[in-house]
Amino acid sequence: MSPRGAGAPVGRRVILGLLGLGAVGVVTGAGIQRRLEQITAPIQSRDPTGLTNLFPDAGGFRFYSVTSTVPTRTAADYRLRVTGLVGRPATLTLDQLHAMPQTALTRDFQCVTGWRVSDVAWSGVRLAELLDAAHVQPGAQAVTIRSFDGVYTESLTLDQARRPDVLVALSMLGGPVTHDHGGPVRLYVAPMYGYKSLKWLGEIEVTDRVHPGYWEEDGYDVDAWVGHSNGRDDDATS
Ligand SMILES: Nc1nc2c(c(=O)[nH]1)N[C@H]1C(S)=C(S)[C@@H](COP(=O)(O)O)O[C@H]1N2
Ligand SMILES: [Mo]
Repeated sequence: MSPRGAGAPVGRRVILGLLGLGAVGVVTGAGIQRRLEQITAPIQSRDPTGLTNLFPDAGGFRFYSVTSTVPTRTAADYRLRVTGLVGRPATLTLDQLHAMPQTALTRDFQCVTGWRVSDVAWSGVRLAELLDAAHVQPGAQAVTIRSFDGVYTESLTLDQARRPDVLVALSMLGGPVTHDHGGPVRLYVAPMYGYKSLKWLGEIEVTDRVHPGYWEEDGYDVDAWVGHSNGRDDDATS
């Protein structure tokens, strides 16, 4: 995906405008993706030299943020809010999340722009567990997920959110989720492209319909199944 790194808080609409891509609605997701990749390559990373775009960090990940800075949350001051169409809204501390049943998964992590990290170890609380504890009300259909970066959002249908391979991740790569990877708590949506795995998780709101997330408003697929979205199937046959 195409983040704007520190010191380069260029709005996506500005980028699209510069590209003359105002009519994004008629461009396919894959097309947008290629164009954004070409144009934003020099400003993609936290590294103003752009070198980390050419040489990913040792783990193979690239650190993405659409904001130039993100507030730090310590283990003591972190809170996760569960709101919306629930009988029991909650504000959870990191300790409370650690006290819930933990699920471990080892899965690949794949960004829609093409980079992939194989066999990443993740663990945390199934999003399904949090939803069950919150007593989702009749009529609820989806979740809107918000980052405490203040900008990034994501969406899942309730069926997707309840999958056993969707985690509120507390650990990644064998240790606590680091700040740069979206810690202390991020989402991990194993079957979907990386943009669904929202970093710096602040709020899960249960809603009556899907509200497309940050990148989805620009044309990326809301249902971001790896291998089956954003024009990948078309690409495979062309
Ligand atoms: N809050 C927030 N979450 C985010 C993003 C972001 O820019 N901001 N980028 C997404 C994208 S496109 C990818 S590929 C992954 C990258 O995760 P990483 O920075 O840990 O490598 O985070 C996803 N979650
Ligand atoms: Mo991404």
